[in-house]
Amino acid sequence: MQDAMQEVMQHRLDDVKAQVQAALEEAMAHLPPGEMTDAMRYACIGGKRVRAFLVMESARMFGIEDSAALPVAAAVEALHAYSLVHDDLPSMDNDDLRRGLPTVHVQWSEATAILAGDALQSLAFGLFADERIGAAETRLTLLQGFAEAVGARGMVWGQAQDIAAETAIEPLDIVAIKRLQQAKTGALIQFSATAGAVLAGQDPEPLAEYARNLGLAFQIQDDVLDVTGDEAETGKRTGKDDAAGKATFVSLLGLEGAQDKARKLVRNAEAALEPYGEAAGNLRQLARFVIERDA
Ligand code: GRG
Repeated sequence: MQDAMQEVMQHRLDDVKAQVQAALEEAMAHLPPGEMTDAMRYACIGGKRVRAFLVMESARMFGIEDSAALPVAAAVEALHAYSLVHDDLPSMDNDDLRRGLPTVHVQWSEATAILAGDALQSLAFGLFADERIGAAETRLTLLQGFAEAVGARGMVWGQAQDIAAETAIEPLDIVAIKRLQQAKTGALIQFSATAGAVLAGQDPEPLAEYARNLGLAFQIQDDVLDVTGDEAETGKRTGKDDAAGKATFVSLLGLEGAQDKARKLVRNAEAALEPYGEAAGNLRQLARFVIERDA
């Protein structure tokens, strides 16, 4: 039974991946040729597409057509791609590999990576103007939530805190690290999961509660994989945070403590979906996938 449900989710995830890739390609189809455009397209290849899946599935759950949710899903993935390109820069995380390929600044240059990231961000915001999403008021509500999630009180604030933590004398405590992660990765995940409710004009709170638990579980699992995953063994995952003496969930809670915490958060995420019954099957499976994933 569990396997069959996982198969259903995997099928939907593959479908979302294909739709989002096509939507991103369409959005970038008429850009001027050159390095920056090449870098934008390159940065949008691959990825688990967890955030797009959250948009598309939360929308489907309320009977919203894929065509209405798709520009939002593409916007979320374009924004996420920009954040990864900038996060990988030498002045930030200084990573050479992303999604199994050389990072944008390694493949081209730092200037191209900065500009491609900037342009992906603008492209993401522009996608909210797409009339297929629905009424102008709905698009504005989504746009406002998106700006809040990724800006100076959301993702960018979280990134700034993370960078500041590298030179702080005292490592962050568990409360501070949760707040940082909620902003840095949780806010966009929460925006994505609640998008369906906003599209349908429904109360987003149960999905927000699901996403808060899921986002934290996702981040904890990321820290766990830094020390246990196949990629940790082959050196593809650097576990840089821990190595730099920065607090991680594993350093604060221990490996088993972190794994227990992630499992508990996934149970909470599943409980938050109860109001939606069977319709939330794929979102429930996604929560399980977050702690079962190995990359
Ligand atoms: C540069 C303003 C700015 C923000 C960067 C999202 C972010 C903020 C940094 C990512 C740093 C990082 C590697 C965090 C660990 C967890 C995480 C969000 C990983 C990347 O997301 P996935 O696993 O990536 O969804 P894919 O490749 O599957 O899309």
